[in-house]
Amino acid sequence: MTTYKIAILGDRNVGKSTFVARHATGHFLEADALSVDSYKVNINTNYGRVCLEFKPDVTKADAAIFMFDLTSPKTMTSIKERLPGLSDTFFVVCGNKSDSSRRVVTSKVFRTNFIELQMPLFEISAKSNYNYDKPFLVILRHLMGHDDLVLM
Ligand SMILES: Nc1nc2c(ncn2[C@@H]2O[C@H](COP(=O)(O)OP(=O)(O)O)[C@@H](O)[C@H]2O)c(=O)[nH]1
Ligand SMILES: [Mg+2]
Repeated sequence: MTTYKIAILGDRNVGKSTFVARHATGHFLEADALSVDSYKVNINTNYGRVCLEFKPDVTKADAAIFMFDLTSPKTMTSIKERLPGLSDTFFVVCGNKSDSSRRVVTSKVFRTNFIELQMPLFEISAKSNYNYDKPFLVILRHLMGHDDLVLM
């Protein structure tokens, strides 16, 4: 089975571990339950089963997910500052916690901030599952070279 290394990057508390645990277990886990920073998840696609290995750093990653917290504008600024060094790595940007009533970063501000990247942008929620598999769909379509790949 092919394994792809995916870096998940972003400030503390934006929801990286929750997002990975959601994919690994299917459940929303509270932070206390999350100590794992390197995790493997198998995903079925119409082009076969693949393994995603999550890493906290971008060295030798096949693709990266930059995550920030839609309730915390400074976490968005923070990832923006880290992006320029990554010209060779395919990545997506995810604004997490779209479910939260404390959300302050609007869709328009999100798009405006990252528009020059021409990389996929997703609003997601690891809690409600909103768009939660879109990042992998786009990453696997890119890595496997199939525009009609779907997750199963
Ligand atoms: N409302 C809401 N809270 C979330 C979501 N994802 C994570 N959290 C909470 O945000 C906090 C930090 O999550 P964690 O996964 O530990 O963040 P990490 O430091 O980036 O790994 C925890 O209290 C989570 O329960 C989400 O989609 N919505
Ligand atoms: Mg974590």
